Amino acid sequence: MNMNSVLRVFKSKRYSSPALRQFSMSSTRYDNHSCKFLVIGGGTAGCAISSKISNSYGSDGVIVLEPNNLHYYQPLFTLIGAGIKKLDSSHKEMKSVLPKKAKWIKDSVAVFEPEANKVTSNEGHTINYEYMIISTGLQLNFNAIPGLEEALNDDDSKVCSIYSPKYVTKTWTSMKDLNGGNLIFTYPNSPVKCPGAPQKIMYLAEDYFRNIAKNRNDVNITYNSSLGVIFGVKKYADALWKIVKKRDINVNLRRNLIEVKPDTSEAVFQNLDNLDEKFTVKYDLLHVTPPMGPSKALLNAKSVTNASGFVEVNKSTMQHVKFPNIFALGDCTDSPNSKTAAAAAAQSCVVEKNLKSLLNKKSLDAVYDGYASCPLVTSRNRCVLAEFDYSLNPMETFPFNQAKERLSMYIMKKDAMPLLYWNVMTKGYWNGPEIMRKIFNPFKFN
Ligand code: UQ1
Repeated sequence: MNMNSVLRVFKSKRYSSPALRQFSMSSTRYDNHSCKFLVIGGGTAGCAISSKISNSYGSDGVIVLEPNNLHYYQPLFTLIGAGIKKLDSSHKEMKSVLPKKAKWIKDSVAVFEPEANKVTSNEGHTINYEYMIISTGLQLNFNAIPGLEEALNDDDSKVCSIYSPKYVTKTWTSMKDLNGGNLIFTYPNSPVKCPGAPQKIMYLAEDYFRNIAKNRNDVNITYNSSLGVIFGVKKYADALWKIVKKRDINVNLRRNLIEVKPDTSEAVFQNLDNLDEKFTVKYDLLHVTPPMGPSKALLNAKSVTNASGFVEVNKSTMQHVKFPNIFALGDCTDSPNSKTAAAAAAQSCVVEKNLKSLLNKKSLDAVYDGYASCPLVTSRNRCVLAEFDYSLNPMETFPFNQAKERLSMYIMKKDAMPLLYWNVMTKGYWNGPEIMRKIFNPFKFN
């Protein structure tokens, strides 16, 4: 017996979480579980797919491994950061969101053993599965930037981030308390979940100073992005360039935040095209989008991931490239789509269908085309609804030009989407807007 197994047995004797007691449907010992379908992660993607599988295959077959007590609807964070919605409206108890027919183990994965169809959790449980779906999302790496966590945790610092429930309300309080000065918004040099959000919060801040505080002339607003473009899809990038020009926002591309100095209120940026070139800028408000990466367990799971730690899937079927009984979806995969909730919705439909085909020994015919959607909120009553595929071609649902800022799309983002999320998507019934697109555009998409 090696040290890890000793530790596991020792821990399992003491361990009995309320979640397990509540949901365990078998009398097996807590340290060894078996299931037909194991879903790793109960976020947006994990919840959608575990609900779909539970709906199809009934009780007792699905285990969800998820460590958090709260499930957040993260797309609301932009609106919370701008004081439009309250943090309380963005979350529900995990146990009320995960499918009732699934067994929830409140723990996170520590070790993947895909050759043995088994994972080990951090608390020492082993879970054997026939099919595994990985949906561990993205981890926020605030600690990758020296000085950033210290600044975020200091209530007086005017450094904030909508990306974490811990700092999202500070975004609004910092904005409200500002009398003028330099506002800087950042975009990191890493994959980002909802790549539009770093600039959505900027537009909402600009709107606040222009139309509510009415001191727009006292603030300078700058967007420093690590990317070489303002947005990856040309149609929407063209629209956004017009908006930043009209709203007097400075945009610097290929600039990456590398240090925060809260004592002097300075941020240090690096030119990604000439790494020796660094810029130190004074800020009065700094909104940081942190670098993001795969969860720790995936970084240690070389057999299921690529060199960067993302799960290696066939980008059309979402099946793992080496282990046919593994699928992945959501932000943790290496499929080159934009990482958004809408992408997870479209992927969940494909994974469900292909899993069914696999079980029935049929070929995997469902294809994910890279669909992602990003409602780019540009003010308190306007939104550009970007929708596109792997080739970055627009793939719009509605029969009007979605690059135009619209009130209808703002209402959809603010009021309709949360309802759809909690009542349809988390229950496993949302496959993305493909069906609406076909109705509105019967001749464009067959
Ligand atoms: C979507 O499907 C989705 O997932 C639930 C979102 O995330 C919250 C979205 O923001 C959007 C816009 C879509 C796409 C839906 C329609 C009706 C265009």
